Amino acid sequence: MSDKHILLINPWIYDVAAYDLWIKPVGLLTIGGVLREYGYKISLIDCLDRYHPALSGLNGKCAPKSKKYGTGKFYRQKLEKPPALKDVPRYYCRYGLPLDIFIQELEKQSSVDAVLITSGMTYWYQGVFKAIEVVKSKLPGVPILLGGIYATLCTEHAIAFSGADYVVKGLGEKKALEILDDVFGAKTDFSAFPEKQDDMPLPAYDLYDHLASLPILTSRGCPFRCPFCASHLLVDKFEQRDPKKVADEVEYYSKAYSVKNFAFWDDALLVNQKQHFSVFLKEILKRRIETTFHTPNGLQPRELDSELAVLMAKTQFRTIRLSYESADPRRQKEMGKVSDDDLLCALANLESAGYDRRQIEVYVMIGLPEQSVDEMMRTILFVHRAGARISLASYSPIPGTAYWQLVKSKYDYRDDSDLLLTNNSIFPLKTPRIGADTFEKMKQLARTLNNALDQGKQIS
Ligand code: B12
Repeated sequence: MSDKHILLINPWIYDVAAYDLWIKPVGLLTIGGVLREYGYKISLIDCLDRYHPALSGLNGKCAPKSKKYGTGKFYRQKLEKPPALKDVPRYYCRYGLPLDIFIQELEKQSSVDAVLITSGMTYWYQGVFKAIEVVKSKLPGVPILLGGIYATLCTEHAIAFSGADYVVKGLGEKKALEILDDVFGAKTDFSAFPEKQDDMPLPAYDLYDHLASLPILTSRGCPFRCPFCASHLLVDKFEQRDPKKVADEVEYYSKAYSVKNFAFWDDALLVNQKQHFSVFLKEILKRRIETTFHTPNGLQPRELDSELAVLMAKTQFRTIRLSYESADPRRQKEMGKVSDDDLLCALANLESAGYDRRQIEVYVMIGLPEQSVDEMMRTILFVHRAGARISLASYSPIPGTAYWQLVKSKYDYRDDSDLLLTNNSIFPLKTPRIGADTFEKMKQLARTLNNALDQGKQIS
C-alpha cells in the first residue's frame, strides 16, 4: 500500500473547433480507479469539465449551457496561431478551463507525488505540452507520466518534445503502476492484477462534482482493419465485456449519480450483437433503467437488423449514427463492413421501429487520399436520397495506418511535418484534390440537403 498522492490531468483541446460530445477521459480515470485500488490517493483536474465549479459566474457569464442530451460548447480562449496554421482562416483556441483557473487548481493541490497526463487526438498535442509546461513550473521536480492516444500513436514525438518524464505507449493500467514503482522504489504485487476489462475497477467518475452524461465502453479494440483507422494500433486485440456487467455499470451510474445520457464509445459496438449488445439492451429493459443512449461513433449498418432496431427504440437511443463512409464499391470492399444495401436495410429497420430517417445521421468520409470529388458527391447524394442526415467526417491522417503511407507518397507530407496539419478540419484544406473551395462546397452541399430534409423535401 502507498500513501502517495497522484494527480490526474485531462489537458485542454487546442484546435480550430471543439465541441463536447460526452467527453470524459475514460482511460485516465480507469487508471485512477486501479491506482486507488492499489492504495494511492488520487485527485483530478479535468480541463474539459464544462461543469467545473470555477466556471460558473466567470467574467459575469454563466457556465456554458448544455443541450437536451448533455452535449455543449466548451469555454474557449483565442490563441496566437502556430506557424503551421498561419494561412488557415480560422481562430485557434484553447478549449476548456481558462489558464488562470487551471493554475489555481494546481496550486490548491497538496503535496503531489506524481502527475499522470492523458492525451487525445494527435493534433491536440499543444494543449498537452502546455499542461506539462505549467505543471513543471508549479510543481517542480514532480515526475510527469504521459499516455493516451497521441502518446501512443506519436511516441517518438512525445518523447522528443512533450517534456514529460515518462511517455507510455498503449494501455496504461499496469504500466502506470510499474512506473510508479520505479519512481517511488516500491514493489507492487501484481498477482491479483485484473487482466480482463470486466475485472478493472470503474473509472474514477466520483472525482467529478457533477455528472450529467457519461461515455460507456462495452469493448476494447476492433476486429476490422479499415485503412484510415488507428484502432488496432491503440489496442491490439478485440475484447468484449460481459453485457450484464455493462448493464450493472449503467444501472449504478443512473441510480447513484442520476446520469441521464450514456454515449457508447466502442469502435465496433455491434460485432456479435445477438450475444453482446442485444443482451445488454434486454437487461436495460428488464431492469427498467430510464436513461437515454447515444452512439456518436458510427454503428455498422450490416448488423442493425429489425430486432435490434426495436430494442434500440425501446431503450431510448436518441443520437444514432451509422458508418457508411463511401458509396464507392471498391472502398466498401476494402473496409469489408458495409454496402449500399446494408445501409438501406438498416434505415428501413430503424424506420419500422419508429425512428424518423431524418434523425439518423450517416457518416460520409471526405478527403481520403485519392478520393475523387465525384466519389464524395455520390456518397453525399446517396445518403440524402436514402432519406437520412449526412454527417461529414473529414479525414485525419494517422501515423502508422495504411493510408499514412499513401498520404506521404502522394502529398507534400513527411514524417516530420507538423502534426497540427493532420487535424480533420485542416488536412482536407491542404490536399491538392480537395482544397479549401471544394471542402467548403461539400460542407455547403451537405447543409443544403440536410435543410431540405428538415423541410420534408428530397432533392433528386
Ligand atoms: C470516443 C472517440 C471519439 C469521441 C470523443 C473522443 C475524445 N475524447 O475527444 C468522438 C465521437 C467525439 C470522436 C471524434 C473524432 N474522432 Co475519435 N475516437 C474515439 C475512440 C473510439 C475512443 C477513444 C477513447 O476514449 N478510448 C477509451 C480509453 C479507455 O482509451 P484511452 O483514452 O486511449 O486510454 C488508454 C490508453 O491510451 C492509456 N492512457 C490514457 N491516458 C493515459 C495517461 C497515462 C499517464 C498513462 C500511463 C496511460 C494512459 O491507458 C488507457 C487505459 O488503458 C478512438 C479510437 C480508440 N480505439 O481509441 C477514436 C479516435 C481517437 N478518433 C479519431 C478520429 C479520426 C476522430 C475524428 C477526427 C473523426 C472525424 N473525422 O470526425 C473526430 C475528431 C473530433 C475532433 N474534435 O477533433 C482517431 C484519432 C485521430 C487522430 N489524428 O488522433 C481515433 C484513434 C480513431 C481512428 N479513426 O483511428 N472520437
